[in-house]
Amino acid sequence: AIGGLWAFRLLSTGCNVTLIGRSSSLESMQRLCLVEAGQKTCHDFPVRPPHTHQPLPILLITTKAGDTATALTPLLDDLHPGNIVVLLQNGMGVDEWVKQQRPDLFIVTGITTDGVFREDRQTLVLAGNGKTLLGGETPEEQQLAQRVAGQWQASGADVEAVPDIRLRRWQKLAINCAINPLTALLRCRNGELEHHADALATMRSLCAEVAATMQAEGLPANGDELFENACRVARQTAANTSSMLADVMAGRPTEIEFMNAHVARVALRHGIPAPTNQAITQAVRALHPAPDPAV
Ligand code: KPL
Repeated sequence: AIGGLWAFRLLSTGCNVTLIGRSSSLESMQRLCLVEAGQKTCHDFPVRPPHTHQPLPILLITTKAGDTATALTPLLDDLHPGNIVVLLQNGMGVDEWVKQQRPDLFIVTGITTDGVFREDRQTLVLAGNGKTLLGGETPEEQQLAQRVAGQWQASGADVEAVPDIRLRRWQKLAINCAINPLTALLRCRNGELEHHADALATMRSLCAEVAATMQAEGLPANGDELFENACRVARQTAANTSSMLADVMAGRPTEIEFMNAHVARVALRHGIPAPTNQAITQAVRALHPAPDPAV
């Protein structure tokens, strides 16, 4: 849904936008419709099947983190050294994987609060315009993030390149680590967590572990602040079904490997205990068969 939203936004700036289809799709065009403030706009976007060997100057990936390997692997031969890959996804760990596959690509990572959902295969509904932050890990990637943000701003969207994207991504990760697995395990909406004393205690402990891990990574963090922030987001999104609960209910793999499991792995690397993140990872893994091991 986020990919479709950006397809419309970039189209409005005069960009040539091509959607990349699944290998099973034989269509050369895909009609997408965007409903925004009750107005519906439709457009037929060209679809590029994988393995076409055409250059990809800027590739925007908005798949679920666990689907990145499947989506990107067939495209790796078509990416030239210096091409830009923008990752706009929940969770962490995918950028490291892409870098391992292709150290010659530039990676821009981002987080967004845009609210958009798929009503059906072709219809996207914009629930609310949010803010998108982009950034890069290296000075070159940071410069490219600024260039991409500048181009994307022409669409009227609220997008900005920030110098501390790593910190922002960890802060967003803390929110997802605190809310997503608990809503999936308790099968509740985000707002219900606040009325659940055990859930609140677990959220506090998850945030304390994320803060300790962030500090070990050289980032400023405070467990109480991360916890307060997660509670605020749970209140603001009280009526939401979290993406993890939605995945569990639909029988899809969850993003736990890129959230709490990622925190537990980084903590372990630093010799820091993260028992709550480990335990909740195991509990969520038990809800669904093994995730894609490729990433
Ligand atoms: O990002 C989210 C998600 O569900 O993945 C939150 C912030 C928890 C909102 O539902």
